[in-house]
Amino acid sequence: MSYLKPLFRHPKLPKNKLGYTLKEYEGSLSTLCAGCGHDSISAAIVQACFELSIEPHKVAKISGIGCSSKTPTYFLGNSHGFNSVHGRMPSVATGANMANKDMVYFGVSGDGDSASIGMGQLVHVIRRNLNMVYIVMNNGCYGLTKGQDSATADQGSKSKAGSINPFQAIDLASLAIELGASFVAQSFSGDKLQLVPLIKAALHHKGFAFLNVISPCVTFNNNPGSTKSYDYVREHIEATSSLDFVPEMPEIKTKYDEGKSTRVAMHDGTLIQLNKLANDWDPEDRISAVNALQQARSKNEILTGLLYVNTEWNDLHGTLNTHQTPLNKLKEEDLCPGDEALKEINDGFR
Ligand SMILES: Cc1ncc(C[n+]2csc(CCOP(=O)(O)OP(=O)(O)O)c2C)c(N)n1
Ligand code: SF4
Repeated sequence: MSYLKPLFRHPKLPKNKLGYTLKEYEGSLSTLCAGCGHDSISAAIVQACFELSIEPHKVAKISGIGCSSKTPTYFLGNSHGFNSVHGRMPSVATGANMANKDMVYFGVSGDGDSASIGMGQLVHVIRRNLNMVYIVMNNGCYGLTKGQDSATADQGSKSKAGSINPFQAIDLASLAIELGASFVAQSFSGDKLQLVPLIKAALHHKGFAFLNVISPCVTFNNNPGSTKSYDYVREHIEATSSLDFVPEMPEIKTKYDEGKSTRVAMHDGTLIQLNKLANDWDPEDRISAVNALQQARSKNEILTGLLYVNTEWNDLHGTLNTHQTPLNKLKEEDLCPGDEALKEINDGFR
């Protein structure tokens, strides 16, 4: 089997504002199992970055360990990538972001990577509101190590071998809202129409954008009785709204009734247009988002869409009041103020 992609490009492939085609945003040929949800999420990331005309060399993809964490190899092949240690992606992303705030940071993780070994790292990157997009490709199992239940496997869910999970699941979206994530969304790998605008909105959010994407593992967790199988998720999905991402603010032609749509303005003036809002839910009200998630859970439904957004909070650079120039662009004279200034500082402590 060859893992090389053909270099041929059809001359009429659509181009974005940078003159790039979708191909410039793709990566190597995937070695994941055919039908794995993770590949669909990679395709949605490619589509979102292409449509937003993001410069590939301005993106850093950072992951942990797992089938999900392998995916950065399969998208944005012209971007920077760092495949870190299991569960340690957040600290690597934090270090990179602190050194250079001018990049777009994509963190890719699995439910094993984030909800077990990496939980200690996840909670702190959330509370610090690091400016990044954090995607959990959530299949309820450890795919790479042959399908053991993960901490997001639902209580009562049946494994391929027939055993029933006795433990309560960690609900990552609720956890993220509780810990103060400023953008929280949930989606399904099989719903590209919803996932692409969500990724685009997350990319424009200044702060921690958390996306929990249910992504079935076709090899180890797609059996009847599993609550993360394609069939189960399709039957139990409930969208909060349908979503458009509006990058440049042309006139918005809404197809829906007044009072049934709302717009959220992002830091950079772009807009998220939410149509057909679910009753009793406001994406800018934390309590409302938590309630909606809990209610869906009590009915065994999976609530998808943009669950919560707050564009007011400072990201980590804002909180720490860091220098406008990225660290890696500061010169020696910026960093070393000289003998005189040092003497003055030292005298100030005498
Ligand atoms: C420190 C450490 N412990 C355990 C492992 C073994 N291991 C590799 S991937 C993985 C879990 C992967 O599950 P998940 O993050 O959900 O990703 P998936 O493969 O399901 O996409 C484990 C336990 C490891 N690589 N390193
Ligand atoms: S084992 Fe599961 S998660 Fe891993 S590539 Fe195959 S289908 Fe995807």
